Amino acid sequence: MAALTELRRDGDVAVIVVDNPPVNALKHEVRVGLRDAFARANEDKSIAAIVLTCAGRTFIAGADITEFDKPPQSPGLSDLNADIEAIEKPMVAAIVGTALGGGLEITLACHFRIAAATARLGLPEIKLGLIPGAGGTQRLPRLVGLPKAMAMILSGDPIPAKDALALGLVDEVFEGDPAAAGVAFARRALAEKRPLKRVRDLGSKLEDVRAHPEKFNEIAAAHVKRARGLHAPAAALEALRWTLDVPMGEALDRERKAFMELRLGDQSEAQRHLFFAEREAAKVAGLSKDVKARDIRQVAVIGAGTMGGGISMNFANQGIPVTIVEAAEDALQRGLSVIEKNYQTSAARGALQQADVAKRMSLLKGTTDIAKAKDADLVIEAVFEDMAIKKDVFGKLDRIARSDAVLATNTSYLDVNEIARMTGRPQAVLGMHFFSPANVMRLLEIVRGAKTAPDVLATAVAVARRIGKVPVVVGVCHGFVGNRMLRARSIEAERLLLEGALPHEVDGALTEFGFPMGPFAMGDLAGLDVSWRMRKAQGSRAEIADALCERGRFGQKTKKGFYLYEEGSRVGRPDAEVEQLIVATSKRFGIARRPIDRKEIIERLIYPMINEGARILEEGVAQRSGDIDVIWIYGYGFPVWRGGPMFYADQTGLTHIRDRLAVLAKTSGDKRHEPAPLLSRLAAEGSTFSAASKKAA
Ligand code: T1G
Repeated sequence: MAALTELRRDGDVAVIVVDNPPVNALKHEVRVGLRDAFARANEDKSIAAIVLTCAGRTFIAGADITEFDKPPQSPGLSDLNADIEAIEKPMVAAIVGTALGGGLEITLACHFRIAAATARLGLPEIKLGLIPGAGGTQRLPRLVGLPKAMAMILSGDPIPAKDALALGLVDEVFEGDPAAAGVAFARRALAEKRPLKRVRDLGSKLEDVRAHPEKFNEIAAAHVKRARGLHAPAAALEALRWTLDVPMGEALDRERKAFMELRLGDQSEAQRHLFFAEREAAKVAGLSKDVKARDIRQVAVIGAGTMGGGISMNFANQGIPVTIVEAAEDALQRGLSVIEKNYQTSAARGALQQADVAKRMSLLKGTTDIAKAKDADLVIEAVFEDMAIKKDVFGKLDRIARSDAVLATNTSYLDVNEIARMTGRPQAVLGMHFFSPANVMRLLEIVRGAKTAPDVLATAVAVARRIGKVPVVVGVCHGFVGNRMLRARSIEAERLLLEGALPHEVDGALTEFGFPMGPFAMGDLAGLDVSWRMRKAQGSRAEIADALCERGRFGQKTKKGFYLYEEGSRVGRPDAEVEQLIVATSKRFGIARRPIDRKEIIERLIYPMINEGARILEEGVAQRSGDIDVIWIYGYGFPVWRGGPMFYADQTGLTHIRDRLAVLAKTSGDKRHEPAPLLSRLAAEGSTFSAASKKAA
């Protein structure tokens, strides 16, 4: 087997190359190879300088995350960093692609860092429920200052090479081959006798906060607010605070200890699960890698409403021209002005330049003539959620759209096959279900129709990635994966109200569990009339919610829903009128109200979702339990540190969930709560959803 590290000579400069595709992760073998290469290069008197770089498309993208479920093996990255810092020859890290996590940390132990213009550098550990564990929290602030280090470590987002140069994180930005650039830089450092400063010995960038420690709290305060329920952000802040007054050696040991505690914790396990589940979700069973996605150069969006506008922005943001078709001129102008307003809001926040706003708006062409969609490679229908209207649109699109166009519907629950049958080309039709606000929410539920062609599916997955979405491919059923499970939760939420709970108690339990908001606040935000219309179309009823709608209480848009909303406020407060309605409805149905505690509320909201998730897996509507987790985290605000509903079920134990559901089925008389066969089987076998999904793959 090819060595994963290699030591080459370029005259008196040693070039150490890591070659561990696809992302040069620092797996144990690589670390062993690096330790050996550093020792040989250091001991060899004929070597005057050392360059560390990588083969392939990226520099080291961090520790090997797959090793985190196993006991640590020596040497660790901290050992390698200590080796590097003991070397008294210029050590130059030459970065291409991404230097992330441990990949950036190893460069921080080097004397010099140079980066390709396209390179990105960051410490994304926080996204895995971790903190940098090999010196990142101590060395990065010494190079870029505490405020910037805090922003990089607490966001986990990488920065481009040009910003890294401006910050002093890298010493040079180069073009071309990294090894050659590294050797050239090393030679200049030797010729100019540049002092070999170790980052750990630097302190000038810390002086200001060391002199005014209160500044640390001010900077930290902004970050703490966003850390709801997460352990890692607080641990990262504490570690960063050690830069003020804890000796380096001691601080590195503490950082390592804090890192190991998080690594062994449930939250990081859940977030690591999500890391891999997100990448698995883009792999579609039966769709071979050779299926080529179609080239999408221009798009048409039918409907300039909230969804149509948000969807169009995704494409304009990537420089793709969009024709927006609306039935009436005033609705079109309204839609375009909402888009402009959204862009202006981003510009006001400094996230966009005015030139960007103008460029993006120039890519959006509005029309009331659907024939203008004839040149589009991809047409996305985002009209009112009504089957007849959607069928009419697809009938028209079938007549005017290019023969090789992909025709997508943004329906959030209607039958994609029925819509496809309105065309003579069902193979070109699929669902692309965006989530509101569509220009912000990262999830794209791609609904594969019975006749959807492989390259049409591959095109939708590729488009999703191109516009920065997380694609998950699902099958056709009512509500697909996300909304079907949401319905199970909504039904139970309404029951909890009838049996004794109040809206703020149910919402309080779910926000404590980690959701950004509960079912009733969410209903008020989305508009209670949306699901009311759907229930009426289906002939089903939600006693409380329907009664509120019959009173014209549609939520925030009418300042009244389950809650009351003051002018300009999005925070609802309990309303005695609603509570009276709930109590009266219980009485009308002869239900004796009782106190319901948070544990029961959570079980009754989450377990029926899990049960529906099991049915969805049985029916093959979702390929893997991880796909369901990705959908709920990126589309419905399921707390990332719980890993998603199916991962949470595995953590909680399927036997317990099966038994609680069986009790619920008996007490409620609702057959839907009877444990799904897959859940019962896995519980009986002592297995898990993720193990079953791996086995099925
Ligand atoms: N470990 C193991 N596998 C990894 C990996 C990693 N660090 N990074 C990527 N992969 C796999 C991934 O699962 C996929 O596998 C393939 O590589 C391609 O990835 C001590 C503790 C680098 C920006 O968090 O952000 O260092 O699906 O599809 O879109 O303080 O991968 O093909 O089988 O994502 O081009 C910190 C994680 C680790 C960076 C490339 N590092 N990686 O994106 O490809 S913790 C990270 C990424 C750490 C230290 C701590 C991205 C990428 P498969 P991909 P991509």
